[in-house]
Amino acid sequence: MENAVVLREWFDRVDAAGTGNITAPQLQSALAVGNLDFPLSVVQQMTRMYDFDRNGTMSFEEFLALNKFLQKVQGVFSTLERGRGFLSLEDVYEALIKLGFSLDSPAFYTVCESFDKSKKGMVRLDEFISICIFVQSARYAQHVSDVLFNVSQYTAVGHLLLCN
Ligand SMILES: [Ca+2]
Repeated sequence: MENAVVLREWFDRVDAAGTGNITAPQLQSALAVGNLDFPLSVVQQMTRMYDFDRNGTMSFEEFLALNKFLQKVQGVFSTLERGRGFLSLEDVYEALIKLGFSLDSPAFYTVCESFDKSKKGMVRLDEFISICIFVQSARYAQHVSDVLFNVSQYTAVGHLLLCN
């Protein structure tokens, strides 16, 4: 998905009814086709982050902004996975710093545990993206409690250090 034409085609396929907007469930299915399996809550979170006009769906322009973020996250993942297909927790920590996020240890391990489905310290791309979406949302949120409300399983959000 490098250029605007390819992205436009992709977007129009997802928006099969031609509404000009895609919903979180549509985006979730489309990403799953590309082997990225996200819980709906995570896709809703990423949609909210880039739903600039707050109408609950993604226009093409909003989708481009989301895609830019996803590309950046994927790029860092590719740099650090070294052909293994996953990141160790140390790699995730380094990756988050590369992306400009800083977490203290308790928050970091809680967030990782919440997203590392296998619980083996092997974080796959979709899990890593989920972590980044969560941390990015927390940074955007005016009140961390909003994020807690949206992503209710996290208990250590109070320890998040949000840095720019
Ligand atoms: Ca929108």
